[in-house]
Amino acid sequence: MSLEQWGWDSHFRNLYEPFRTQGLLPGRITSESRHIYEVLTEEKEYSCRVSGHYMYTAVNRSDYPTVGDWVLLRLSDDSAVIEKLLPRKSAFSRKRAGLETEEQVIAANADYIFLVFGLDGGRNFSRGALERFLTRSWDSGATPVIVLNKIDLCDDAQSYYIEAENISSGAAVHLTSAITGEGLESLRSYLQEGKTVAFTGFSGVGKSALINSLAGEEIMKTGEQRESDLKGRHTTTSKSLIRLESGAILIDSPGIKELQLWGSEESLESAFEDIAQLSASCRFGDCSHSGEPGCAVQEALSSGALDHNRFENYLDLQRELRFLERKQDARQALEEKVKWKKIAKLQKSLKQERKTYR
Ligand SMILES: Nc1nc2c(ncn2[C@@H]2O[C@H](COP(=O)(O)OP(=O)(O)OP(=O)(O)O)[C@@H](O)[C@H]2O)c(=O)[nH]1
Ligand SMILES: [Mg+2]
Ligand SMILES: [Zn+2]
Repeated sequence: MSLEQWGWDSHFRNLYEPFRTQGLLPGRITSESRHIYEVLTEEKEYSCRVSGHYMYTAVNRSDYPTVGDWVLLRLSDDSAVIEKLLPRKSAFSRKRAGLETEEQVIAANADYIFLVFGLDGGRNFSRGALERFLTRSWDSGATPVIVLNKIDLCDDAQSYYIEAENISSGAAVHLTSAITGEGLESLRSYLQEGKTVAFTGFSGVGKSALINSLAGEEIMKTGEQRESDLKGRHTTTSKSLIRLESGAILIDSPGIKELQLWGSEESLESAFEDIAQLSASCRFGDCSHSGEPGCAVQEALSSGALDHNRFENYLDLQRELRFLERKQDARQALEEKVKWKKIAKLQKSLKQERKTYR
């Protein structure tokens, strides 16, 4: 398959030109998991990591490749490493407040960003959220498109449409249902040959379901509709890129959490890709990087490859995260206690009742 079919164009060809003679091969990242990237090239797909030199020169998290990126590979025998990231045409990212360097790129080189909301009540649509998503999209360099999904569950879709249009500042608004198929035709005008469309939004709003409906087959796993709180669990856990028959390229991504960006150890790990990558070479799997022998993190600190401040930052966030987790555990324990108290009370009153009937 030709790279053009995956979005390679004159823009990237020009960026690649100086490296052509260095034996580097261009490819596009289709998925990433635990620092292993799937990279599609002209002839085949490679699973690879970034090179040592790449790690050494990467400063921020956003310097690491993500789904949608074009990278340059160095091949040896049958394996490959990522040597270089080609500058992005667009980058949709989220930033942790006050931490400019911890920008996390959710989708790279998208032409359109579909901002998906669910009109199924709850917090799946709000003015504030739409505004924030829009700001990020205009910053990204891609064109935002607002998709108000699940209209089959909403009596009042038209008023949401008007509200969204009022704050859209020029972005198109579409009403859809991934289940009934209503409104999907209006999205097809964006699905052009060689164009990349990234889907983003909260968890459970129907990003993967929309992709499946547009593809006409079950490509992405979708979650269960939860009636009770309408919050949605994270069903899609990693980003991935697929190509439709129309020639359009779609990026699915895990739902963005509005609060508590640092929800898990995993998110901390992916925020500090470099430290996570180093940890993989520590002698002990559970190395705490505080003086164990064969610690790759300590080694990088003393050679200067890893910045001391950055490592301090990492430790701070890890402490903060553990604190949040403990707090959550404590709350769960309390809820459990209250529940059992209620049950005991109920049993007692049932016993009393039986006594009075006797
Ligand atoms: N009624 C109705 N249900 C929908 C619609 N779109 C999606 N759903 C359901 O909503 C649930 C969540 O959909 P997903 O596609 O998994 O949501 P997602 O945005 O990919 O969620 P994450 O992967 O967690 O970020 C699934 O049970 C879907 O079947 C819709 O238009 N109408
Ligand atoms: Mg999904
Ligand atoms: Zn270590």
